[in-house]
Parts: sequence; structure tokens; C-alpha cells
Amino acid sequence: MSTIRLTAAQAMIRYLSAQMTEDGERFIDGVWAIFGHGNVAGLGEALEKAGNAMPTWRGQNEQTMAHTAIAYAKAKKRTRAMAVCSSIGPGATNMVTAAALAHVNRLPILLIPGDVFANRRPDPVLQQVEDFDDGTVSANDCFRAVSRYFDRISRPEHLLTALPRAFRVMTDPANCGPVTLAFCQDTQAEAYDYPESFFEPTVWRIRRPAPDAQDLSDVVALIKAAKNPVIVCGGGVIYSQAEETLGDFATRHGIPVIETQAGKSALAQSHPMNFGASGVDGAESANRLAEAADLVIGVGTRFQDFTTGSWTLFNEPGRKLVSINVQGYDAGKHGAIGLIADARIALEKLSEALGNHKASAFDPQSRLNWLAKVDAHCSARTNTPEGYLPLDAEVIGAVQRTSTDKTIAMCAAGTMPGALKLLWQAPQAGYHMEYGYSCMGYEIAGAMGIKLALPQRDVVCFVGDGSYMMANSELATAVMRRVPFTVVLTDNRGYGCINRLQMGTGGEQFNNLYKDCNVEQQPDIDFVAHAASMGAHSVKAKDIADLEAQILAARDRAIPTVIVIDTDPMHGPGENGGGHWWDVAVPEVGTTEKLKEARSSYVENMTRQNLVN
Ligand SMILES: Cc1ncc(C[n+]2csc(CCOP(=O)(O)OP(=O)(O)O)c2C)c(N)n1
Ligand SMILES: [Mg+2]
Repeated sequence: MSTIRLTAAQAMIRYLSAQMTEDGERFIDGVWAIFGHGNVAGLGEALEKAGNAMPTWRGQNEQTMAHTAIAYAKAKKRTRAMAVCSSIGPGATNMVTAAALAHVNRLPILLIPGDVFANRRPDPVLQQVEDFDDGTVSANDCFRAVSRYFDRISRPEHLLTALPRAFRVMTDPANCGPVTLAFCQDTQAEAYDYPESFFEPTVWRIRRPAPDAQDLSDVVALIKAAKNPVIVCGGGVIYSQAEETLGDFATRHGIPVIETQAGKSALAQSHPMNFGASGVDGAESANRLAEAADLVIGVGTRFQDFTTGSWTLFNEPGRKLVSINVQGYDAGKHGAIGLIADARIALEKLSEALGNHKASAFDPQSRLNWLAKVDAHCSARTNTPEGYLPLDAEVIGAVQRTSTDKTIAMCAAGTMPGALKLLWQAPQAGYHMEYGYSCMGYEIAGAMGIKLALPQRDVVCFVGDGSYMMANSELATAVMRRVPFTVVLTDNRGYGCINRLQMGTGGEQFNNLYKDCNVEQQPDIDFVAHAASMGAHSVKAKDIADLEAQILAARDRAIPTVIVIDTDPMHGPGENGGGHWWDVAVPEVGTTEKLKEARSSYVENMTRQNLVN
């Protein structure tokens, strides 16, 4: 056996550069890295020598670098990913939140935190967490709960099994998620005679498992028997690239589609079978279908509470639940009859078996009524009231009017995810929402990841002032790397959505908007100057018309543009919608009348939850 003598770090990077997609590209596009104690000498040396065979990029924060990597993988529909490499201790634990985000959203990312010395000789080292009773614990054990595969590389030969396993996880449609390879600092530097064959180029094909024949015929029988079936289109439809197949299936068999946050834009909003999203921030047309359905067919969905109205939707007595999912865990949830398979293959096989079967009629008008309502809701007010501040819906309208088929609207937390779910009329593939973890601070870093993945698209990043304050510094990275996107920063001077939620659950306005915070002086944060200081083009839009003009002007810039607009914090987007209930626990005892009222309406809503199927 011919071998090559490499350090473990050199071997890891060499292996990463030889793992390919079916299209002949590297599966790992490159490595985001911030060096420090625990990776600068080992992995740092290996990455420097790798050069373009495995490019290295420096960001500003390990969490947000990982957000960029995750957004990249989501935009690539999990066909490619990036790695993120950190020092030990704080650099490593900064990535734990991002690992959780990737875990919830089932997205591939390779995290390589540095770890303590395997030989323990210099212990305790700088940044080492010392467990009094367990000598094997390090800060990186925090990753265990939020990694799909966690390993600690404490001998060079561990890589021979750990690296193939890592790629198997990241390219497996069912188990896809974050992989953490915690890499002991002394091991990174240790030499070993690796077999040359280990570094041969390997192609990772993403499998498309077919459904079990008996399960398939059971589901066919259920669909044939159903009077009011409805399809719930989840993110799995997009990951399996089943968008066209789903649209054809829905049309051919007369089954209307409602969408989840992750599934939105699998079908264009203009698709005649797309009835919009369900749930608390959902469309009337979708929620009525969800209430009346006698058969719910989930395709690639986790049935999260924002889709199910915390299970007060889909509560028609006797209704059946089918879950088409490549992951058995999801396929079996809530008593669902599972079809464990790739979404596209499952829909093709179902359609074949259903032949010309078409479900009985549904009301196509409800969708048109809803779309007309959306248009009205997003139009800017012309009879400007006294003390007028634009609404979030009007901001969305402005972006919508300037958007094209190339536009991708993206967001993660705050008012805008719910508002966009309800109001954004996406072209196919025109929506990127991180709403599995809904992590404030994903937005700017995520926008950069999308643009890196899809350079030909126009990325519009919706971010609230709160999320912007939480993480914005990858804006500087985007300026340096010349990655343009447009940030629409809605400044409502605090956490608007949580303030409304607080009021809606019987609480007093407290600790959300700055006006209700325990401070000596009210802030007047100059977001335009802040973004400009990082090199972005930044402007304040004075009104909705100005916002539209600024978005158009941003389109051809080579750097990010940040457009700040003051908005009204008090009015949510759902006020005119047909939103459903969402379970947020209200205190059982309290002093105010409004809290007591909120509690009794909460208790009443709980009785509508259909938990047993
Ligand atoms: C990391 C993180 N912390 C806390 C939350 C809870 N949270 C969700 S939205 C929100 C406020 C968002 O404020 P802002 O970005 O200004 O949006 P707005 O609702 O005001 O438009 C908070 C605190 C979260 N989703 N993520
Ligand atoms: Mg805000």
C-alpha cells in the first residue's frame, strides 16, 4: 500500500478537496476560518498550503460565518456545503447556535472547532473548560445535542473513518445536518502515513429512495377515498427538487396546495393550485382548506406549529394524515401514515398509481380573493394620516413592486417572516426563510451565503433593527469580498413582533420597544452611518416611494446596499389576514383583567387542539 506522510490537518484538508458532487464540483466549496489557539498552527498551515484547492475565507464571527455557510447550502438545495473552522473555547462555542440552526433546518455544514490537547500535557490550556469529574469533557461537548454527527479527532488515524462518515451524513437526504469534527490541537499537527487511496476523488451521489409498495398502495387508497384532500408543501419539496412534479401532481389530481415557511416558493404564488401558507400568519384561503380537509398530505414537512395552528388546524373529525418524507422520524409524526421516500419519486409513483383520479372540486375563488386582499394590504397609503409611519406590509409592497423573477426575498426573525409568509408573492424559487430556528442575526450573513451560491440572483434581505443589532458584521466581509445584496432595514425602535405578542397574551408592554425599556436615555441609533462605516452603500428612505427608488438604484452595485426605513411597530401584518391560533402559554394566575381574559381565550383555544389522530 503506498502511503503519504501528512499531518492530520493536512490530511483533512486534502481529503475535503477530493470529495466531489455529481456535477464535478467540490462538495465543500471552501472553509470559513477564524484562527486562534487550537487551529492556527495545525489547520492554519494546512489551509494556507492548500491554496485554491480548498479556499479559505475570513469572516468576523464564527456564528455568522456559519450562518453564511448554512444559507449557501440551503440555496444550493443541499447539493454543496461549506466548512467552518474555529479556535478552541469561545471560537468553538460561538458556533453552537449555528449548529442548532443547521440541525433544525436539516442543512449540511462541516464544523471543525479546535479542541484541547489529546495528550493533556499542558492542561489546563488557555480557554479550556475543566470538568471536575470527567476528564473527557471539553467545551465542544456542547455540540453533541446539535450535531447530526459529532466526533472528536484525537488520533490522526481517526480521520480514516470519521471523514467518510461525515460526508455520508451531509449527503444523506434523510440524516442531512451539521457535522462537528472537534479536532484536538496536538493531533492536528501530528504526522501519520495515510494510504494514498484515501485521497482519490470520490463522488457523493444524493440518493432518492423509493417508497415501499404496500405503503404506496395504502396512500393511493386514502387519496381515492378523500373528498377534500389538501397537500402541505414543506421544505423537503425544494431539497428533493420536486417543485415541478408537485405542481403537476396537484393540477392533475385536483388537490390544492398549502405551503410552509420552508416550502414557500416551491410553487410560484401565481400557480393556480397554490393557496398560500397556513397557520397563525397564514392566508385565509389556506386556513379554510386546512380546517375542512379530510385528508392532509404532508410532503417534506415537519408539521411545525406555525403550519398547524398548533394543531387547531387540520381538526376535521376523522381526518387522516399522510406524511411523505425521506426521514422516517417525520413520516411517522402525529399518527401519520408514512410514505418514507424521496418527495419527487413518491409523487411520481403516486401519480402513476392514481391514473386519472381527480379529487372533487375545491373553490378556486378563495385563492383569488386572498390575492386581491394581499394587493390591497401591501399598497402604500396615499391619504397619509397624521404622524404616519409606514407599515411592514407597505414595505413589502415596495419591494414586491421592484422585484423580478431574479429576486430572492430572505429573512429569519422578527415581524418580517410572518409578514412575508402571508404577503410576499414569490416567483418560483424566490424565497429563502430560515424559520426552523428563526435565529436573529442570520439575515445579513445569510444574504451573503445566498448570493455566493446564486450570483445571478438579486438577494433582498429583510432585517429588523433588533436583528441588525444582534449580528451585522459580515456586512464588512461582503464589502471586502464584493458580494452585493440589498438590505431593507425596518427600524421600529425595538422588538416590534414580541411587543405585539406580549400585548396579545395579556401582558403589559415591557422590555421590547426601547420606549418600554429600563434605560437612562432613549437611543437614536444611526444605522445609515453604522452600515457606511463598514463600507456598505447606505441610505435612509424617507417614505415608501423613496424606498422603491433606492431598491432600484441598488441593483447594479458591486457592494451591499443598506436601506433604512422607519416603520410603525404597533400594527402587525396579520391584522387583515385570516391568521389562525398559535399556542403561546398565558399565565394561569395574574392580577390584571386583560391577563385573565387572555388566559380564558387561551384555555378555550387549547380545547380545539386536535392532538390524537
Ligand atoms: C437569537 C434570537 N434571540 C431572540 C429571539 C426572539 N425574538 C424573535 S423576534 C425578536 C425581535 C425582533 O426584533 P426586530 O428584528 O427589530 O424585528 P421587529 O419585530 O421589530 O420588526 C426576538 C427578540 C430570536 N428569534 N432569536
Ligand atoms: Mg424592530
